[in-house]
Amino acid sequence: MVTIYVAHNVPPFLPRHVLRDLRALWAAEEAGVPYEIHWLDSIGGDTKAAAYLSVHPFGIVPALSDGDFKLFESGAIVGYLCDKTGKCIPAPRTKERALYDQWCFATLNTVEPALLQLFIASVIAKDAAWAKERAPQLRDLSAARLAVLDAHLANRAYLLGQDFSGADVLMGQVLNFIVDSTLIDGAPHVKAYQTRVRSRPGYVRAAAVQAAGPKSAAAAAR
Ligand SMILES: N[C@@H](CCC(=O)N[C@@H](CS)C(=O)NCC(=O)O)C(=O)O
Repeated sequence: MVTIYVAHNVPPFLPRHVLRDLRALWAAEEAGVPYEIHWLDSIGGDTKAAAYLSVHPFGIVPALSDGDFKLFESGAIVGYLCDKTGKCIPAPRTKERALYDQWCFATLNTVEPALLQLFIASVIAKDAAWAKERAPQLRDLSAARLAVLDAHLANRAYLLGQDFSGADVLMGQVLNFIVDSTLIDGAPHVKAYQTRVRSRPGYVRAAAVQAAGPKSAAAAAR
């Protein structure tokens, strides 16, 4: 049985769906991988305790274990879960798989930094002088990234075309960093894509489990 490490008791100013452990839960739901959750009390210090650092040396979420095997980094975890069942991921050593990798890297290295930094500047550090100065630039950068994504999604349901993949798990969650609705209103195809991926049963279940936390019936049943 796969174990997914998920944080709870997180700072109240953080909407749960911005936390990247959602990516691992969502991928497991989409790929049909049975899992149990190891909840980590974030404010209580579980993520920095020796037991968890032996799973994830950086002490952040998500992480995964599968028997003695341990894995961290959400992009790697999403790929591992999809590969386990062969769902939501193209076959290895194919051009389609290379394009899957391309979109995973583009999501995590090109789109996420802009949206995450804007989220930090406009929510977490919004009162800091540096944030007020930097936010407009970050908004412009985010809009530029979304414009490229918008063009790509103009004639596609998902990043790889008609088929949902783990790359959409990553991109779908990264879009959760957007808090300024005018930003996504300026990218109508991205907006429709966000609605599409958020309405998937796998996303709805994963977000419900994550939001409910360790005492929830939904979490206990997983
Ligand atoms: N690149 C990592 C980033 C993971 C990450 O930064 N996780 C955040 C939550 S979204 C975290 O655990 N932060 C707690 C901390 O920094 O102490 C991944 O995608 O897995």
